[in-house]
Amino acid sequence: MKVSSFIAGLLPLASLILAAPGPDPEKAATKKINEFDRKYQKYIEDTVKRRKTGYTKNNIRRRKEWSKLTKFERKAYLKAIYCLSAKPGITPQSVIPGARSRFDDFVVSHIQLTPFVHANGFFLAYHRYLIWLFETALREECGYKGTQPYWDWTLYWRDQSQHPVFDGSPTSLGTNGAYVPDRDPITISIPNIGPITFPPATGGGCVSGPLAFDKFKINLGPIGYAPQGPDDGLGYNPRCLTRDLSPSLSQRALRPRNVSFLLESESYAAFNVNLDTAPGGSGVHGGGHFLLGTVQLDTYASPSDPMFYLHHSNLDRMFAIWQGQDQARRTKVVWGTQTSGNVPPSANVTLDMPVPFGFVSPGVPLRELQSSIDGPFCFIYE
Ligand SMILES: *[C@@H]1O[C@H](CO)[C@@H](O)[C@H](O)[C@H]1NC(C)=O
Ligand SMILES: *[C@@H]1O[C@H](CO)[C@@H](O)[C@H](O)[C@H]1NC(C)=O
Ligand SMILES: [Cu+2]
Repeated sequence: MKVSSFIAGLLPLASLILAAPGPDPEKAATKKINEFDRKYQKYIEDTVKRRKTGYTKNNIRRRKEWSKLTKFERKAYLKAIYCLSAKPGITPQSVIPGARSRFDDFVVSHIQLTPFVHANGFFLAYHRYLIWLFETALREECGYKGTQPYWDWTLYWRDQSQHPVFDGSPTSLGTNGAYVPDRDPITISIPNIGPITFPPATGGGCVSGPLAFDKFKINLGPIGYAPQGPDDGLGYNPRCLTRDLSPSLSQRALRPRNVSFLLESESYAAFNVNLDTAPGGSGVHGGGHFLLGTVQLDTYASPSDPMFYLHHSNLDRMFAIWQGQDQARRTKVVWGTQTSGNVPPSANVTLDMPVPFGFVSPGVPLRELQSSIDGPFCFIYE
């Protein structure tokens, strides 16, 4: 492997100069990730620089890591989240009785489509456009001037509770949940992977800070594990946002090495599989959900926590960086079928097939949702 021979080459030098105990594989992986990232960003910047109309370098949405936002920008994002949660939604209550807000409309899309947009050929396109629609709603319906922030898991992979997004300050998205002792494990069921049981971790109770119950509540679910909320989890179930951060899950799935491994995927099929089901049955996708616990263990209603959008933006960033290594080819690739884990069996997806979005949008052909700077999109992860 390239990385290991590179490291081997450096080894004598490093031990001479630093007398250090061998190279840190996570640092080497971070270096590799940064190389992929630079190539991607250069491609996107060079391409939009040449554009004169439509989206150009002047109005491309520049998405940033949460900790790179100014305090003002973080507060503006929070304000827009509160706004969307207070606005009436479009979901008919005859269909989803628990939906109460515009924010919930996006949760509902995810609930209704979970079996058709995960571990399959629509996964990346569906989540890419759902984030875009959500970001657009924040901007057009709530006067937000910023863009959707992302959560780089590798910055605090040893202990995500150290990330500023969880520091509980007025410029965070709350804290870990309050510690609740003596909880039962939670068992979730994922098509084609089967049940996975999560032992209680470091929190489990309500978050405090800007998303505490007096300022923000979640209305839908649980659906993906017992006991479900009323009406099979679709009923009105207002409650506090909970989290249960697990450092050991983060250390297992979200190391820089896990990210560089993903970005090195040779084929689109491998990229999809590595993202989702790589060794340990989680990969970075499941890893980022699962390590937050409770609400993020409920695959269906997971967008109830705004962290869903930061997590999925980073997943989409992985996709964009991977595509940016060979944009012409990697925006025309397909893989997978139309059902999660192909259960029940369904036809392979094609570029002409519409990706479904439920009430938040008409279906959009897969072909139009492939490139981050074409079709409806123009954004870059800085
Ligand atoms: C993450 O990377 C570590 C170190 O290479 C590896 O042991 C672990 O299995 C990886 N986790 C997953 C979920 O692939
Ligand atoms: C679906 O795609 C797989 C992998 O490319 C292929 O092996 C399989 O034959 C395809 N199925 C159909 C029905 O075309
Ligand atoms: Cu999802």
